[in-house]
Parts: sequence; structure tokens; C-alpha cells
Amino acid sequence: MSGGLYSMQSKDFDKTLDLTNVTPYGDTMNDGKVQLSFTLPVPAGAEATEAAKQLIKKMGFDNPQVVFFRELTPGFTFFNCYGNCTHNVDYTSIYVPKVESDIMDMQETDSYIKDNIGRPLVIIGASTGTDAHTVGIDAIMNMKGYAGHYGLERYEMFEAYNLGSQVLNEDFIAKAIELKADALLVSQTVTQKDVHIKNLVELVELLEAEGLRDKVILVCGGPRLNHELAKELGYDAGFGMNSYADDVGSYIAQEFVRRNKQ
Ligand code: B12
Repeated sequence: MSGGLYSMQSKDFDKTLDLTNVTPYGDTMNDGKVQLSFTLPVPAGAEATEAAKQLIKKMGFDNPQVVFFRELTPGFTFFNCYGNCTHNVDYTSIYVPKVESDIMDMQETDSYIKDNIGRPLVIIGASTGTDAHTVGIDAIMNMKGYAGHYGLERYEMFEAYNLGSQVLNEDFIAKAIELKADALLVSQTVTQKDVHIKNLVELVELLEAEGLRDKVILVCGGPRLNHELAKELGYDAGFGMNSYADDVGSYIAQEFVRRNKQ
């Protein structure tokens, strides 16, 4: 699609776009159009749709419209609605801390490790604590890969061990010592009552107590994690939704080289 409409930035085809006042785009620039869906604990009917419209107004939307509703079960009505957002944000003032590394594919990362490190890196991954979700860590590590990206087990220059889920921090560390791990990959999905924070912090504290914290590249990931939070919790990097093996593999390889140059 290079050179076509798809490669254009929105600012190139609509001169009314002001990045200091960005609002949702529906049909035309700056219309603020948003689709909302929610359920109200009231029976379906005219009063229910009026309640939905009043609520949408209170949420900060003009021109509320209910385009679909259905009673899910007696006393609970589901709505699809539209409204025009009356707020905007200054996109130009936004700064989001991100993992600083060049993203390479599997072959590039393997060549980079061969050329700059000269031996495979040992990496261990797990979903730790009481967390039973494995799909995230598997997406990053599994040989067969995820969404067209091969997992780290498939890389020639990673010796990768996926310990699965519900791995206690103590057992995770014992395995790291046994295998002389270069990098630890922790997955956390459940965030109820901040259990992920407690668990992630406990791992850092145990690693510090063992004198291991500075000897490993410590990475965490999960749908409600990001790099900023990961740094706050004492991790070297954090990866959120839509991250792939390429992102974390490139980061580990480049971070290992950075550290060993110093
Ligand atoms: C499948 C699933 C389950 C399965 C898990 C099976 C398995 N083998 O993993 C089962 C049925 C066991 C399950 C159980 C539970 N679940 Co559940 N589950 C889900 C579900 C539907 C999908 C999660 C998933 O697989 N996503 C796909 C993967 C690929 O995405 P991902 O994890 O985000 O991973 C990506 C990134 O985050 C990142 N990443 C993830 N990990 C890592 C690690 C590293 C190192 C890196 C670099 C990157 C990285 O890379 C991945 C690829 O891009 C979600 C809802 C949803 N639609 O998301 C709920 C959900 C996660 N579950 C939830 C809950 C509450 C539970 C239970 C507590 C329910 C209960 N009351 O029993 C239990 C938990 C039990 C426990 N002890 O942990 C909640 C969590 C809410 C919260 N904020 O805490 C969710 C969001 C559902 C909901 N809306 O309420 N669950």
C-alpha cells in the first residue's frame, strides 16, 4: 500500500485536524462521535431508553442516541448508543515511557546475538504466584508462536524454558539459579485487589535478597501492565497488550549487549 491513501497520516488529508485538540473521529474530522454499549438494571421500554440517554449526557456526550436495545433477562436492558464527545486532549503534550530498543525479527535477533554475544542466552518464563493464565506467556515463548510471530523457544540463540503457570516466586528463582538464567520473563494477568503488584514486588525483593537482581534482565508482561509501571516496580522492562516475541527478544539481546559493554 506504499504511497497510497493507507500510508497517509490523517493530518495530510484533513486540514481541520488540530493535534492539540483531538476528539474522536466518526464520519468526519472533529465530529466527536463515540459508540457506547452498557446494561442498565431496569426493564426494557421507553423509560429505559430515556434513562440511557440521560446517562450518556451526564457522561459528557451531546446528541445521545439509542440505536439498539434488548432486555437480556427480566429487569436488565442492554443498549448500543451513539453520542458526540464534548472533550478533547492535547496529543502533542503526551509522553509515554517505552522500552527503548530496535525491534528485530527472529532471524535478525539470532544474528545479533551470534555477532555480539556469541552464545545462546538462557531465558526462563512463567506466570507466577496464583495466576493460572498461560496464554500470554505462551504467546511470547511458545515454539509455534502467536499472531504470525514465532515464540522465543524457536529462536536458535535463546535457550528458553517456559515453566507454565502458578509458579511460586521461590521456585522461579531456584530454577533461575539452576539454569544460570540471563533473563526472567514474568507474566501477570489477574490484577484483582492489586495481586499482580504484590507478586511482582515480592519477586524483586526475593531476587535482591539472593543478590541476583542485578545479574538478570527482569521483564514482566500482561494485558494490564506497561513499561512505566514495570519500572516503578523495579523491573527493567514491561510489555503490555499487542506485544510479541520480536519485541521482547530484541530488547533482551540489546539490553544484554548494553550491560556487558559497560
Ligand atoms: C482464557 C482466560 C482464562 C482461562 C485461562 C486458561 C489458560 N490456560 O491461560 C481460565 C478459564 C483458567 C481463567 C481463569 C480465571 N480468570 Co481468566 N480470562 C481468560 C480470558 C478470557 C483470556 C485471557 C487470554 O488468554 N488472553 C490472550 C493473551 C494472548 O493475551 P495476554 O494475556 O494479554 O498476553 C499478551 C500481552 O499481555 C503480553 N504478555 C502477557 N504476558 C507476558 C509476559 C511477558 C514476559 C511479556 C514480554 C509479554 C506478556 O503478550 C501477550 C501477547 O501479545 C480473559 C478475558 C480476556 N478476554 O482477556 C479472562 C480474565 C483475564 N480472567 C479473569 C479472571 C478474574 C479469572 C479468574 C480469577 C476467574 C475466577 N473467578 O475463577 C480465574 C483465575 C484463576 C487464577 N488462579 O489465575 C479476569 C481478570 C480480571 C482482572 N483484572 O484481574 C479476565 C480479564 C476476565 C474478566 N473480564 O473478568 N481465565
